[in-house]
Amino acid sequence: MSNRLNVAPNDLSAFWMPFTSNRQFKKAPRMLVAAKDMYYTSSDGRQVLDGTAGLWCVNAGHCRPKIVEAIAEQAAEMDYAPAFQMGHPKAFELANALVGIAPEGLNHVLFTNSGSESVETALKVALAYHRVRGEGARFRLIGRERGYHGVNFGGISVGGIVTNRKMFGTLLTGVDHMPHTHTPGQNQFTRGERETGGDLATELERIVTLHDASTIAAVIVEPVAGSTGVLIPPRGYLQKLRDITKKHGILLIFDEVITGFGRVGTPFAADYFGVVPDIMVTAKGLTNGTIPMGAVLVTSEIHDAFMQGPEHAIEFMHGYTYSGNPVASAAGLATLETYKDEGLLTRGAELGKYWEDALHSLKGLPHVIDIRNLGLIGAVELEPIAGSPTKRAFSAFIKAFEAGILIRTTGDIIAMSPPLIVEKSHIDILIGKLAEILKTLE
Ligand code: PXG
Ligand code: PLP
Repeated sequence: MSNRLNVAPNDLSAFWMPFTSNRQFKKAPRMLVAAKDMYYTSSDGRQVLDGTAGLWCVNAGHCRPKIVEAIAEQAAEMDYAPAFQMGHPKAFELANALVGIAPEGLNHVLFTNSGSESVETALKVALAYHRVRGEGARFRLIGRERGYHGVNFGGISVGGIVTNRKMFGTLLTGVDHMPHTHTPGQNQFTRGERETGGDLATELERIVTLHDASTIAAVIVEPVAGSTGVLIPPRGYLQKLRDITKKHGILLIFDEVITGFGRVGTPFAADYFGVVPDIMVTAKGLTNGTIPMGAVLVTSEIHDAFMQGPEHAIEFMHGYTYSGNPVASAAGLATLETYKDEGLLTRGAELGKYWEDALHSLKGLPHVIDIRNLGLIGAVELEPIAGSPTKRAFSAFIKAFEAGILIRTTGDIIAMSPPLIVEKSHIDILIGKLAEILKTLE
């Protein structure tokens, strides 16, 4: 503990960092060495206000005592138990607790270790579900442009980010994509949901007609697209997707890796929009970012379809060494308790208006071409520098870190999602400093 500050590793080359400009980073590293509640401590000893909940995952704030203790106790009591054909109590307790806060009807849980694995698991459940029911011809998966579903093969196949896909060959076959819902020129500076554009969901009807419903297994969307810059769905859009999928016997998968666990002011975005999917994908906030873990929730209808054949037979040929890992389960239980004790799963609704007003106060500052928000998510889109996309926003990110606030950028969009314990005073600091930075950008 004692010599953690001001000591940076002297050789940074071995670690090939994820989604990072490695050469640039290693010339001028930005290191975090400690964290508590709303703040990180940087390796040069500065306090940095966390405007992003880590990477959208530390919803209860950093190093919360209940979670820290639960992890330490479980690691000492039983570190690991085999995940296949054996059990341990906390995984079952956590599954029950999750079902307890999930939208009505999502009653069974498969555990994973990340959002990417949750996505793969959900897609495999969907394909296998149709097959065990004798509808194995339903092999197609429908995603959406600008969708992010992690980095594994299924996820990049249904995902809609060209740069994440183009290097990797044929991906999954039998995938199609709906158009995204962002229509610049029509919806700039909308507060929350916008009133027009819900009809974009009828694009799904077009795709269903093209391929025939009998070949389509599932549609996967993020209720609010996070990674590609906080794209809020038009009013009525998700309900339309629900209606169309139901009509054609297609499963609807909500990827709530970012939107889950209170981010939009309700436990899940499904609650906010009043639309219940057949499968819900989660990760991140499940353990407050402490121990890698994801969870996929499915309806009884899906679960029960697999529970046939001889009892000694494994019903679903899928699982990870660390599915329901004891330490992760303990972290998950303590996280859900912390959310409950502090009312964090609905705090975004209480603070949402203040957050919205603060964010939209940035309208009119140089280069700001759009501002979007929902619950405690916000995005500020900047006009790209001609010929150098991403440069302007990245420079805002660097300046923000130097000024003591952590923001996140994707393309030329600044995305923010503070821990749900954020106070109005933190919002004032975050937006106040960001305003100053925006005034200084090239
Ligand atoms: N689905 C969604 C909707 C996500 O946002 C994943 C799946 C994959 O989760 P894992 O745990 O495998 O990373 C995500 C992850 C960002 C950012 O700042 C977003 C994510 C991860 C890292 C950074 O946009 N989302
Ligand atoms: N590769 C090999 C050689 C393995 O033995 C295993 C698991 O036993 C895996 C990959 C998958 O690892 P995990 O279960 O952690 O996803």
